[in-house]
Amino acid sequence: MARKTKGAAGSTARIHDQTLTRGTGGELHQFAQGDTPVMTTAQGGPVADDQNSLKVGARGPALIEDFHFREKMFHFDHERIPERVVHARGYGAHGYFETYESLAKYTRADLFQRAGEKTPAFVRFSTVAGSKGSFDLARDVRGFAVKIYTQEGNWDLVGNNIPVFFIQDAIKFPDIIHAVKPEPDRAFPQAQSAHDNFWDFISLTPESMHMIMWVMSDRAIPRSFRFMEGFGVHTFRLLNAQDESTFVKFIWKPKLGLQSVVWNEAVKINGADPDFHRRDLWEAIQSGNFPEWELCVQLFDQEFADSFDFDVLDPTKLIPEEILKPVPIGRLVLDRMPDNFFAETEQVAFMTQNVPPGIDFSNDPLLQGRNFSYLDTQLKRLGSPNFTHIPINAPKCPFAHFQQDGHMAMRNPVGRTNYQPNSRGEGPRPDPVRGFRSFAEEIEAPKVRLRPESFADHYSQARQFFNSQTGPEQKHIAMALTFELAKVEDVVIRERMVAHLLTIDAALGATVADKLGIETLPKPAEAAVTPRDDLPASPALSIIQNGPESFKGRKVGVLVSNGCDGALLTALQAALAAEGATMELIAPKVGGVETADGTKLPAHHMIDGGPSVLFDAVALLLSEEGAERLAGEAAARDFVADAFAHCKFIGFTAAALPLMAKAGVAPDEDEGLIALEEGASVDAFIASCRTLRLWAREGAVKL
Ligand code: HDE
Repeated sequence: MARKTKGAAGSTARIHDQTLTRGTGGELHQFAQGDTPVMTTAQGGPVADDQNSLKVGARGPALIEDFHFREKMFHFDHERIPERVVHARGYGAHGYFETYESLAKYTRADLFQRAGEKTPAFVRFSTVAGSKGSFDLARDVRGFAVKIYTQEGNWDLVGNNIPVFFIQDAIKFPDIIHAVKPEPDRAFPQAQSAHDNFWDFISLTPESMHMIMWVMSDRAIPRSFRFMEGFGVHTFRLLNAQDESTFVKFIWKPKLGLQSVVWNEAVKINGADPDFHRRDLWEAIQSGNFPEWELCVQLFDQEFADSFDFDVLDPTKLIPEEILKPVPIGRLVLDRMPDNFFAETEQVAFMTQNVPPGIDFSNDPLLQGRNFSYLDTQLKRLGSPNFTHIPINAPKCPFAHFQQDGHMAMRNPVGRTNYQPNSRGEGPRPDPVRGFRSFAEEIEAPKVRLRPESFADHYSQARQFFNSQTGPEQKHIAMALTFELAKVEDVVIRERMVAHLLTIDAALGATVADKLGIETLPKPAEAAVTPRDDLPASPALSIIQNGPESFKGRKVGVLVSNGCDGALLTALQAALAAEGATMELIAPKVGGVETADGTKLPAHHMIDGGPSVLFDAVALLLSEEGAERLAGEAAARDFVADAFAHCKFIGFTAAALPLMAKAGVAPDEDEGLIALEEGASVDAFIASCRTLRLWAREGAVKL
């Protein structure tokens, strides 16, 4: 149905100019003026006036017989559906998955049989704790949920950007989510884990320590959805045509490399642009810079699983990539935004139990629990078992079953037979060869409520993660823990957490204790299994060691003023375009500036609305007069001072020096400050930007 409407009518009680015309044959034309469709009620009745309710006299009481008013208001009143109980704030995009080579040796899943085949996909990224209207740069896990519409039904790989989880058994999930969400009596804090309830639960749950290291690392404040990894977390099984099983872990690797922001930046981004991540994805896709990830698999057999130091069914553990190299098997490209956010991104229903024949579950107790929860929650959220009739959830392959009726049934069967077996030979029949078969694992054991011994080591991989980080990353973890625990009011909880940190890494624990002002160190937490010292560092776990090779996909914010050097600006723009990067102009007025050679350029932001936290690097292309004026403006001084404090590369023209001086930045302070003239200096600036940040500055700025 077309949605174009005519402009608003005036405020008087007259019927306005939307008129229906009859054609020569007497039929009603749904077009009043040109191609503009006539507005109708949901029942299809043409509407004469949409801006004035029916009243007794222009100033009199409203009439209940006004069915148009009642229908419009009724529908509006029911526009909201319950937000997701977790992962409420999300953003999705369409794309496709392309298979590299046939994986027939390992799986009979149809989508992995033919090299080069493309299968449509939809992805939704999300934060976990915040409500639908919260901000994008919360310190939080990011959901990375992928629906692939295969020829054998939808495959949902409902993953996160962190490869492990807080808990080992799904029965604890309601508790951890209650603990992290706003506290029930006061209803705050929103989208934050920095509060007593969360840390109380965590400090009493040693199995969460590995995940806590990840969540306190910069992984939890990604620069963009485009620059983060995705993980299926659990061990799954692949089954081939002979029903032989291979264990598998799924990993999405972003083609543009990993990148995060720093915490001080995240706090400011949330104020400057709460939609920072969704805007980034929108802009990238709308401008044709389609983000891409490779799907990699870690494949292993029972023998490897038995020899591995940890239980492969334990979702708080990972298999280091240096021990088992992830092999790329295909790529995911996101190339189209939804037409309608609600219809697609809000109504998409991901379910871990959606697996095609050839992919199967393991006994990971978290995965088993999820397989119940995801179906159950869709009924609450979408209101009917017919949520598979919604186009975003419907399979794109032929499907046939005898499920029928229910609220909002859109696809209704025809004919007499709605059961099987039937003697008419009508309707679909199961196919034991093509159909889904579970791996026939033999299990004989007592029914118990027990955690296996093999899940008992909670600290070794937490320590390994910390040891695998570069210096700046370790510092960020300590600072994040300090920030979070400083928000905890109960001193006992702070100390209990420090005890865990001391067990993970004595220096980390001592640093956090010192920053919190804890004078007497608590005893390190007792571990059921002595944490290991001998796990080698895994560079794959560090963001800084897995950054991009170029500045592609990144953005420079250029502060300009009237009289700035237009040729230099053009050179910078060309060099950035060649790199696959973009730039945006920030000016005293959003109307723009006039360069020294008289060219008028519109700005993207006014200085107040375009702080440097929105950019990966900045350039100050100012005239002397412009720099003098901006030096008197707090927003301009913050622009420079923040870029410096966040260890960004700063290109500048000599005329910009007065502004830099007022911002407390000396031009020769370090190699991250690059004087810009035409030519080579622009190249040098971009070459520096490829490394994203000058971490060596961090000690000086005390982030
Ligand atoms: Fe989820 N999770 N989860 N989760 N999860 C949901 O399903 C649940 C877990 C993940 O963009 C809910 O449709 C349980 C791990 C993502 O629509 C719900 C447990 C991982 C999304 C649910 C977990 C995830 C969800 C809420 C513990 C990473 C967003 C709305 C056993 C591997 C999907 C919904 C989207 C959403 C339950 C743990 C990822 C309630 C019970 C581990 C990305 O069903």
